[in-house]
Amino acid sequence: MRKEELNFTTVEQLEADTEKLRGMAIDAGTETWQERRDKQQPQCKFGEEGVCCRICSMGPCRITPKADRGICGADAHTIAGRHYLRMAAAGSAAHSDHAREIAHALLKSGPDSQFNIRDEAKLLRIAGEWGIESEGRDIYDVAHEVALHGLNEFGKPFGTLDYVKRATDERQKVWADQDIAPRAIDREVSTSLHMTHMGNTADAPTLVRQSLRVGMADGWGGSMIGTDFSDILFGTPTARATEGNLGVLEQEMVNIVVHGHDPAFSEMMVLASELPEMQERAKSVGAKGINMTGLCCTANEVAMRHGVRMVGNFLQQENAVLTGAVEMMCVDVQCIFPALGPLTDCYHTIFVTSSPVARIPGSKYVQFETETAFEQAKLLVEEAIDNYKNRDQQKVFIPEHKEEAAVGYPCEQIISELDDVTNSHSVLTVNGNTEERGSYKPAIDAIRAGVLRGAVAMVGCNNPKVRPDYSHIDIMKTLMEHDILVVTTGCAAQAAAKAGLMNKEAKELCGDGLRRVCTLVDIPPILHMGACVDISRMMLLATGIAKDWNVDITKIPVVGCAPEWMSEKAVAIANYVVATGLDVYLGIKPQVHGSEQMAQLITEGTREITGAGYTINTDPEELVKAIIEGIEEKRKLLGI
Ligand code: SF4
Ligand code: MSK
Repeated sequence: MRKEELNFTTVEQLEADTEKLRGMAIDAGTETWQERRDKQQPQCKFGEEGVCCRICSMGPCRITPKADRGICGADAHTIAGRHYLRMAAAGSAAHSDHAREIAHALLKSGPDSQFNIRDEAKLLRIAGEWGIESEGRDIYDVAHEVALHGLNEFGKPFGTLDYVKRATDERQKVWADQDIAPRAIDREVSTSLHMTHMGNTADAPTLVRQSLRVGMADGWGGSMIGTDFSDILFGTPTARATEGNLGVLEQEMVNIVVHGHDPAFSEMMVLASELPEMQERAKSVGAKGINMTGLCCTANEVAMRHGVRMVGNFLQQENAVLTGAVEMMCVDVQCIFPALGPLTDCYHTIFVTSSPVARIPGSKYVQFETETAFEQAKLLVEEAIDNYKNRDQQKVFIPEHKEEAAVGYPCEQIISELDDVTNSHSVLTVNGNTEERGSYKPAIDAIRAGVLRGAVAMVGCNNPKVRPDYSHIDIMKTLMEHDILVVTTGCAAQAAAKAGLMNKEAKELCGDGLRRVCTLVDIPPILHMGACVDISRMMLLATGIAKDWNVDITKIPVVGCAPEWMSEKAVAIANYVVATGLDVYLGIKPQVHGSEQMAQLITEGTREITGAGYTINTDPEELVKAIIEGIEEKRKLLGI
């Protein structure tokens, strides 16, 4: 297909659909994030700049021209630094607690359990990495020991996290020399909260250093365990076809949306919906079948493993309900709007919460239990089917836009695709699972030759502070034109899917070099690596490239970018990406700019510690320019 013939959904079309749905919300007597955002204007400047402190009851204290210190004497740098560290700690806690749940599911796995081993090769590889004997043992005995070892990483009293050993020697040395190698996951979170308690650390550089460390407890700890254990239990993702955007909802089917992050619950929902008896039941109520769909990072999890279609990203969660065509929305943890409670009251949608970590008023609470998960899922699917008759056709509007997307490119799949082209390595498959092998050398050769200029890890959320999805899509398109490969996760990935950029035909939007690579390897120019916990995969990808290239990771032309980030998890992520030695380009300002020292520390100060730092620019055109310049500068330093 020629470039002119491509007719992918534009941001303007996405916005028009959102506007129409928003109008329907107002007609129905309810509201959406846009109304709430408007009512919040002007937003508090003290909060925006990170100079409001309320960590003790002498406060709140605000730094103003007439008050340069809080009651205890904390200045702007202390207050902004403590707030920043607390955000990183909360983000690390969120990802890691998610991982803990998956570790418990692995501990309960068994041949007759609700959870089975789907990637035995990966389990055995991790067992070997952790010195766990597997020869001649029952696979579930090995799984349970691996699970226990993983759980021990949360609270072990001595040493640093085992996954740190996966990093390059150079990185391990930096972390040891700088004393930022992460110890037990919970310890780093706990220490961060302790350091920021009233009367403790007031020194901004120390707070930033701990932010790096607690971030790494996530990226090289919790998230990495979450990703690995999910692959063991639910299968390491492989390339598959799906579709993205609200148009994946079906007029004549029972629509169920799974939303959140933890794949344990959503996997059961997907499997339950596929049962023939459920499909029959759906037909018995006049529907053509069940349409299981995903939203936010849960969508990424189930799309990569089952091809489940993706309704949309973070700021589309209300839109899905507003279509009037969703019989049930089941959520697990993180990024769930409390607004879904009152909103679903105005529609027939049954809003189900499932985790004690995310109880939300206005929802039906079904506490997910690993022992009975599948039975619970079956009951929920039945309830969704029975709710089909309550759909009010007057309220139904499903926007037509949707795009095809090729998803599911974890490190193993990327290596497999490269191998298939260069034929330099044999394909190894164990029990139907792809075994990691080969190297990134073909990709490195393409970067060296300049066919590819470099790679960008595009991650993160949506944020109403910028035009939603526009920054993601605009930056990705510019990178594609400049022969820069993009790997993506989270809501950035769904923005790409909605705009057709994960369609293999999108190679026509690329520069000559990237188009040639996409054609040869048969991949889309934007590679989907999963959910936000899967940014740990990106750390291993960059590490693998640095190892195969035999250069310091700070030197490779690979960077991270989060143009629309909003969550505390993003602060943890940005910290571990910088700690890993990769520059991070942010399109939303961290809330520290009331302190010049903090602003300097996160952009330049960390470069002294890890060799990387943030570049912040809220203008996407300027931000992408900075990314391209940063990549070209790295190439120059490498002499390529
Ligand atoms: Fe105010 Fe200090 Fe208490 Fe913060 S810790 S609220 S700056 S007195
Ligand atoms: S869901 S953390 S809005 S990426 Fe992972 Fe999207 Fe950000 Fe949540």
